[in-house]
Amino acid sequence: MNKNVKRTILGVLLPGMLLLGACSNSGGSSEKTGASTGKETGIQERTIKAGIGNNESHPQGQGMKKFKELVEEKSGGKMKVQNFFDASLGDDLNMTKALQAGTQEITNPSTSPLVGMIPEFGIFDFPFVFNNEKEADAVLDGPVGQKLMDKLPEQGLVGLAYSENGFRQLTNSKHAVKTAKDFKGLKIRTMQNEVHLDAFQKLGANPSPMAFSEVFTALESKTVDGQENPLSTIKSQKYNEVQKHLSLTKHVYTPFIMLVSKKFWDKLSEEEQGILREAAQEAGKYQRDVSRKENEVAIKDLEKAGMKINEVSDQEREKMKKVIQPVNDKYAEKFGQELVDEMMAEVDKVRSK
Ligand code: KDG
Repeated sequence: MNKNVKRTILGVLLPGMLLLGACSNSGGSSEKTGASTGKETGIQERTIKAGIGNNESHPQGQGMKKFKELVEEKSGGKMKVQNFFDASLGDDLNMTKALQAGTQEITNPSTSPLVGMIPEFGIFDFPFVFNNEKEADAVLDGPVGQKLMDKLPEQGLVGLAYSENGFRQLTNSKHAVKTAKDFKGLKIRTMQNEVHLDAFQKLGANPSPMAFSEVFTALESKTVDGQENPLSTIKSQKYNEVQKHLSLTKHVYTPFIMLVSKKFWDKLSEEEQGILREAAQEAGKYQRDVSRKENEVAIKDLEKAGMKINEVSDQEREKMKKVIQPVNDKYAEKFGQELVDEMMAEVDKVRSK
């Protein structure tokens, strides 16, 4: 069966079945019922549904398997994580809404689709802000990353840890993109994120926002000419089958964030909360390492698979950065210049080392 048909069926049927299941056993986690004292004590038997958009082999999938292993180990097997891959519970946005509703316990989206709920996450979507993973890690694991986490509970969410989607690269079926002018007229799929939309428009492309699970079909049917994602995603989604050119633009660094439903979180004992937080942070570090190693392998595999790969020089990236600077300035005002300045100060600290 075509993988996209399978995804569609899973994406429609499975969430409904789980929703029914969730409603019938008090919020989706199979916790032992007892005298309801509100806050549980100790560690209860629980089943935790965790959904992601990527498949099991992708670094995001490997990170979730590590998270499952750690939670079950730290809880003596009482807290069981049920991983759902390949957007089988829906895309990032609808899984995040399921957490807010309490029908799913955990998801691990990119921060980009969260901008509709918490605009400030959009500072990670500014093109050409980070030059390397060290700079990204310093911002995510520092005060700026924490300030954004602190905005989650008012949205019914709890943030446990950041991990890595990674530096995004451009693929398309038309031509190599070496300079800012080469974006002109390209129909590019983007995430549902206003900063990405504006930035690609500024570069002269025609951006088309859509959910992650729709991208392969859109490329295959030529509804769009191209898309942009980290190398590990381009490889695991087999975009090379429907895209000829891979241009190493490295234009945005996207984080993943491990989110928990606050409705579920507030029922946990402090011990159980500590287990989830610790496991998420350890798995996040592990996943970043896996992601960085996989990107080195992916670029070789994509070349072997026949993609025409071109570098984009630092000079040309600087020119692209100048073209989109008005977009970054516009959103810095919207998200808070102080927060953006704090982020850039963290970046400068790493650069000056
Ligand atoms: O859950 C996986 C998605 O968050 C991620 O891969 C999405 O980068 C993404 C995209 O392009 O939608």
